[in-house]
Amino acid sequence: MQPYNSELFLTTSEVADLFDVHPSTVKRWSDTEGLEVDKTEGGHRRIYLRNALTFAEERGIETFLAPFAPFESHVWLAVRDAKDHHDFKRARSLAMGWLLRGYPRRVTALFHQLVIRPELPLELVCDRAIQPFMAEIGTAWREGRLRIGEEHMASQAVLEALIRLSPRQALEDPDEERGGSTRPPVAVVGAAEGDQHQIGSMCIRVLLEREGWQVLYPGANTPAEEFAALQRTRRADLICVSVSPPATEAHIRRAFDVLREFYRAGTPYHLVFGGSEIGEIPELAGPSPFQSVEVFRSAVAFIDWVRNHGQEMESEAWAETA
Ligand code: B12
Repeated sequence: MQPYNSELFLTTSEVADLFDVHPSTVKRWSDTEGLEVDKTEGGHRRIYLRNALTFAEERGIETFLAPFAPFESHVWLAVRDAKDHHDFKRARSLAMGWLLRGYPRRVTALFHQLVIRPELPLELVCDRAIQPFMAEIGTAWREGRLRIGEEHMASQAVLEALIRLSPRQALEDPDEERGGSTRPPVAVVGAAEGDQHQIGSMCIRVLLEREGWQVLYPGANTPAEEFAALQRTRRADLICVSVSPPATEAHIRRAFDVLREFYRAGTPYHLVFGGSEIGEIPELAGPSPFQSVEVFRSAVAFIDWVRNHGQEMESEAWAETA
């Protein structure tokens, strides 16, 4: 095994995952069909990634790595680190390299690979891959290592990876309009007025959709009055307002005041503010008409709260239409 990168020797089950077949099929292929294997000292099979990919190519077996040629091994290691150790450093530096060389589609495809994997919680990918990657982009731009066009391409690449996740069942439920008895919980998600940053709220949108929510998504720069109007139209159970710098706590206070003014007890909802830089805002903890007011600095903390309270909101949604 000496002349090879030892990190690129795959176990039978890793190859099975890559080929989307049962491990026993991989064993059979290595015994009788010419899939080249090495053996460890303990007698376990190890398959060099390049040999596995050549075998796949010859047999017409599709793998998620093929479109990344000639960077299959880089992508394999990045995805393996993410899956096995929740370590996204390799993925982020690969994405940055591609962006700087003018390959934004690869960036989208890589992030897409991270966000679709069932073994990788999406909220973790948002907090540990997307958020830090975009922060690195921001720093590189500020230091003049990245042009503004490249920063925009990075934003677009990440947004595209996320939007591809939006599930088909997220189409509005016709049963709801007919007054049917099944109504999924509904949320309005966007960024505060004056805030042009869209990726944080897009993370929240796709996370909620994955949890079975219907999401109204006005996106960036949404006035608080609009959040209120959208909430009322669909009797939404939740409003999520994303706030990034240079928007400040003053923006949150203003949105809070406007939403409080527009609040109607007949269409109750929970109010959530989110963003990694939001500080303490004591006023939000005081008495208010909302079912609750929460502030989250991460997607992980938010989704934890949704899972703990989601059931409650779902039954409230059902009770309303029953
Ligand atoms: C991309 C970007 C832009 C893009 C946005 C494109 C788009 N379509 O979104 C554009 C070019 C439009 C832009 C504009 C500006 N930007 Co800008 N931008 C960024 C950058 C690089 C990335 C932001 C991002 O997408 N992050 C990725 C997401 C996933 O992270 P996030 O928003 O934090 O979201 C996570 C959590 O916060 C949380 N979360 C977020 N929202 C919510 C909501 C809820 C409900 C919950 C529960 C959780 C939650 O979950 C997410 C997942 O972890 C940041 C750098 C940085 N350090 O963040 C600068 C940055 C935020 N921008 C900055 C600046 C200065 C600006 C401009 C003023 C530049 C200018 N001179 O015009 C304008 C401001 C426009 C405005 N009024 O808003 C500064 C702010 C500095 C400061 N303290 O004031 C930063 C920090 C860059 C820097 N290093 O200087 N920007």
